[in-house]
Amino acid sequence: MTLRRLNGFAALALAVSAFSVPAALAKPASGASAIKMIDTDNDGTVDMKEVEAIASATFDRLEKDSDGTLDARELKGRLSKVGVKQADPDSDGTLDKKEYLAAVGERFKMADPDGDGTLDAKELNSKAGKALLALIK
Ligand SMILES: [Ca+2]
Ligand SMILES: [Ca+2]
Ligand SMILES: [Ca+2]
Repeated sequence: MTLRRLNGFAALALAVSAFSVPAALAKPASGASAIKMIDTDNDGTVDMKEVEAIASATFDRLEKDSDGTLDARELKGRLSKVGVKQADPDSDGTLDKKEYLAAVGERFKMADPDGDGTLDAKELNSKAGKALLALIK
């Protein structure tokens, strides 16, 4: 148990450092490699908590002008115009962290057709899974 937990921390540190290096993000993520990056507890699947941790780090990384929101420019094509509109219930044209994480949650649900709350490699490789990865990478 202790060893497993240590492994988890190592993976988390790895994931965090991987996600702070832009070059690592340029690689197209396949389901299996995406799981390796996101699956901080090493159980072979990705759950919402793990996705939220990555998404939260991504938000902070993209949020260059520190105004607490992401505009279309900062999102760099992660969401289409329509996608931003759908994720922007207060219609101010930008996404705050809550709105961004809600959009991530929506995509997570769409990528989890069996509804077990976790995404395996096959689910991450689906169209909806790729849409989720595109939003959080
Ligand atoms: Ca996991
Ligand atoms: Ca907004
Ligand atoms: Ca699932």
